[in-house]
Amino acid sequence: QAIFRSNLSHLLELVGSGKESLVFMKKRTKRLTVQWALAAQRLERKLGGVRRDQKQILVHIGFLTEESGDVFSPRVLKGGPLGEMVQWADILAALYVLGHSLRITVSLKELQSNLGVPPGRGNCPLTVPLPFDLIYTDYHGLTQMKQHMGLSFKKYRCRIRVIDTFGTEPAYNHEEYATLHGYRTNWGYWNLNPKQFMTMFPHTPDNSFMGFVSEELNETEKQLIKRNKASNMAVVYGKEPSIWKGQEKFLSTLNKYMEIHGTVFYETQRPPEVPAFVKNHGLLPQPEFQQLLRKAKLFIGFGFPYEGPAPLEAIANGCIFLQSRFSPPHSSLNHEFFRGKPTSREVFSQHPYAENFIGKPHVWTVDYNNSEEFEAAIKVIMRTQVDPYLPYEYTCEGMLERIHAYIQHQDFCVAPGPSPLGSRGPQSPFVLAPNATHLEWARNASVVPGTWPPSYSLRAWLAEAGKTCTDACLDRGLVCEPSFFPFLNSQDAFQKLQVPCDSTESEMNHLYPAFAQPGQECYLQKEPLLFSCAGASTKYRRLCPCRDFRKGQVALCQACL
Ligand code: U2F
Repeated sequence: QAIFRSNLSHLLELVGSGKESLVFMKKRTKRLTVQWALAAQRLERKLGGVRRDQKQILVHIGFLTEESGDVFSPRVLKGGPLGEMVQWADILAALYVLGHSLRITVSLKELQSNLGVPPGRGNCPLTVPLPFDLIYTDYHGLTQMKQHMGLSFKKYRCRIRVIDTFGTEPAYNHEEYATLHGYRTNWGYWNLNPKQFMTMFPHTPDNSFMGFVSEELNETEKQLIKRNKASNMAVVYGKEPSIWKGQEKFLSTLNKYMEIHGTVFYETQRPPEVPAFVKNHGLLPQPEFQQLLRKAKLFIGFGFPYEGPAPLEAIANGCIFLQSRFSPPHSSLNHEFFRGKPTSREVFSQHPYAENFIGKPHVWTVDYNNSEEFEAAIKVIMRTQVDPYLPYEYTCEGMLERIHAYIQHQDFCVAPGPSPLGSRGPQSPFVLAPNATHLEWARNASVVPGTWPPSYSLRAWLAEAGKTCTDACLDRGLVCEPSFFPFLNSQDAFQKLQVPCDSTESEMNHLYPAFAQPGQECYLQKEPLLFSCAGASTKYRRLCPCRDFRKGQVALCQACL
C-alpha cells in the first residue's frame, strides 16, 4: 500500500549530485516541500482512504546521461532550457509524495545495473524479469533501453512512460504507417500506445498530459502582491540573448510606457542584443526570478521559447502575459524548432496553453506586426487590475491528483480484445441523443469493465469536414478521448448517427473512422494504434469520441477518479 509522504529529504538523497542540472532540481524540490506536503494532505482527504498499491518505479532521465551527450547540464547556469529540469524535478516529487518506491538513474551504467542486465550483455537473448512496475524516461532513455534490454524491451515496454515535451501523434508513432506516409522523424515510430507519451502541456489528447507545478500563493500573499505591483514595470521572457535579436522596435515602443527588465545570461558584458535602456539582471536563481515577477505588471514574450513554464509563473504572480499571435501558425512544416518533431500541431502563438486555457484578462495575444494594436494593448494592460491566477492542473494538488489517476487506471499491458464491446455483438450500447446531433451512452447500458475513462462519459459527433477531433470536441466544450475510439469504430455507430454510407471499408488511416463526402463512403479504422484525435482533411468528416472534463483538470473526466 502506498502512503502519502510529506518529508522529502530521502528523495533529495536519491536524486544524487555532481551535475548542475541535479543541483537545480534539488533546490527546486527543497523549496517546494511545504507546498507538496500540504497538497498531499488535501488529496488524501479528497480520495477518502481509497486503496493505492505501492509501485516499484524506475525514473531514468536519459537526456542527462553522458551517453546521450548531456547537452543540458552545462547550459543550466547559462539559462538553457530549464523547463525540462523543472518538469523532471516535479515528476520525481509527485511520485515520491504519492508514496511509491523510487529508483533514479542518470547514467547508462546505473540503468543497466537496475534493470539486472550485466554490462556488455545488452543483446542477451533471454528476457530478464523486470523489477519495476513502471519506468518513466524520455526519448534518449527509450533508445538506451531498447539497446540494452534485449528481448525484455518488447515484453515490458508497456510499462514505460515517455516524458515528451511537445508530444507524439499517432501517425508518427506507428512505424509502418509513418514510413509509408511521410510521418517518419528522428523521434517517433516506437509503436507504443500514444497515451504512454506524457507532455508538458495538454497539447494533444492522444498523449497523456503530465505537466509540472508552479508556486502557489495564499490569500495574504496575493493581496500583498497586488498592493506592491509597479504598473509601469515589464519583464521580458527570454534568458538567451538570441531571443532579443530584432526586437528593437517593440522594445523602444514598450520603453515609452514602461521600465523594462530582463534576465538574460551574460558572462562579463551586457549582451549586445539587449538595449542599454533595459535593466538586465542576468540569469537569476528561481526564487529571485519569482520576486521580480511579483513586482512586475507585464511579462512580455517575443516569440521564443515556445511553451515554457515561465508565463505560468508570471501569471501566478499577478503579471499580465503579452505575446504575439503567429500568422501563419508555426509547425514542423515551416519552423526550424519544430522540424522533425513527431507532431503536426500548429502553434498559433508563443504559448497556446496560456492563450486558450487562461486567456484574458491574464493573457493578451496580439498581432505584433500591427504597431497600433501592440501599443494599445500596452496602454490597457497598465490600467488593468488582475488577481494572481494558477490553473488547478498546475498546482501541486492538481499534479498529484492527475498522476495518481494515471497510476491507478492506465494499464497498457492488457492486450486490447477484438472488440471492447465483447459479446454484445454489433449492437453498440449507445443511442442517438434526443436532439439528434450526437451519440451518447444508453442509460440502461452497463459500463464496459476495464475501460478508463469510464465508458458512459462518451459523446460522439461527426465532425465538420476539415476538422480534427481535438477541435471538434473543444468546440462543444468537451475533450477528445482516444480510448473511446474502439467503441465507435463500427457500422452501427454510423447507422445510429444516420450517416448515409453507400459502402463501408476498413483501412489503416489516422483519420478513420470517417465519412468521405463525394462518394458517400464510410471508413473504419483497421489499426488500433492509429486512432488519433489529431489530424484533419477537407475530404473527411471524422467520427469523434469526446468526453467531459473537470474544471481546471482537463486530463480527467468528471467520474475519472
Ligand atoms: C522552454 O524552456 P525554457 O527553460 O526556455 O523555459 P522558461 O519558460 O524560460 O523557464 C524555465 C524556468 O526557468 C526559470 C523559471 C522557469 O521555471 O522560473 N528561470 C530562472 O530560474 N531564472 C531566470 O532568470 C529566468 C527563468 C520549455 F520548457 C522547453 O521544454 C523547451 O524546449 C524550450 C524551447 O521552446 O522552452
